[in-house]
Amino acid sequence: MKLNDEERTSQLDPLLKSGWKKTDGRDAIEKQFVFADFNQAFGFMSRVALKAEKMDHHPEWFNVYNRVTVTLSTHDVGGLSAKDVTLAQFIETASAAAK
Ligand code: H2B
Repeated sequence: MKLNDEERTSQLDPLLKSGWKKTDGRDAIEKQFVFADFNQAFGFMSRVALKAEKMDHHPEWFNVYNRVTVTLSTHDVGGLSAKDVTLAQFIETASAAAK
């Protein structure tokens, strides 16, 4: 199910305050992470990948050397769901641990 207005206020707004942005033209959120080097970036991606596989919920992402851009949306519902919030919260923790 897509997030309703109330959930967007209570769950999405905190993420938007910590650097996530609404993606232009679609119901998705994105954030760019910058690490010290490729090793740290890929370590972060590995931890997120294991979580994503466990959740059966996968990020769209793009990596160049020490930068990783992550976009989250739920394809099955055509927009943002609670799974995106859960994965974004995990990603926040994982990115802080990697730095
Ligand atoms: N990831 C994301 N981001 N959105 C989905 O709707 C989704 C997914 N669906 N990972 C899952 C896999 C689905 O395709 C499988 C069949 O469970």
